[in-house]
Amino acid sequence: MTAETLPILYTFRRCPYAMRARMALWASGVKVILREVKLGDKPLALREASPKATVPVLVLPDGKVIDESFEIMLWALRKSDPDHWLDGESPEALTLIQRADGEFKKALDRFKYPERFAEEPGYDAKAIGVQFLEELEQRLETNLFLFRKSPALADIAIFPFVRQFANVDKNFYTALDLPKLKLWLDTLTVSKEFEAIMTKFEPWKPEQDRLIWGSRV
Ligand SMILES: N[C@@H](CCC(=O)N[C@@H](CS)C(=O)NCC(=O)O)C(=O)O
Repeated sequence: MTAETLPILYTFRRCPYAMRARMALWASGVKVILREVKLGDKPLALREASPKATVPVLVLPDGKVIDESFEIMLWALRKSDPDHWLDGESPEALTLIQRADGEFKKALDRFKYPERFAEEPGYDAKAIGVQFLEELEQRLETNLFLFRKSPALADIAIFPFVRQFANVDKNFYTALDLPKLKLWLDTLTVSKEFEAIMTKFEPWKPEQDRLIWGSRV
């Protein structure tokens, strides 16, 4: 594939949705042209490709736009899945991912940015977040990862959000009695793949040369 025929990935380094998309792209070996985005100053090309202008966005060479991180994961892994992450695409795994994206993300946002949300009587974001982590802990009693002995789709789709939750209040997280969950998160975040996808890039400018990115570059 020449640079002209590579997909373009709009991404933001610290975004958990973009992280899981980059993890899947990296694992698949697919090459992309990477465009790091500043959320406060989104490039016009991103808005034109996807008016909702969230990251990540993948623009395929035929012009098709994938602007949901989970769909980018599936697109990449359906092309090439050397670690068999899609073997974990069971209905149970999909339900867990949906719950992480739904109820856990809602709690995470309110725990992390309480000032952005009106108070909801009886809703305790921190407690709801911890409850979800306790469920993961129970699941990890059986295996090192959520559905088997090695990482699969659900682990990769969920861990960037757990990482964010853990980072809101380090002392609080450290005091939680969730040893299996902590080992799981540590294992995923110290992996060489995670290190690779967290490389820092300057925000993209249209006049800049293409930045070809991927594990096989
Ligand atoms: N459902 C989308 C959500 C993506 C999303 O919300 N990304 C955040 C950054 S983490 C974003 O782009 N927010 C828009 C903004 O901050 O302007 C996906 O899975 O890709």
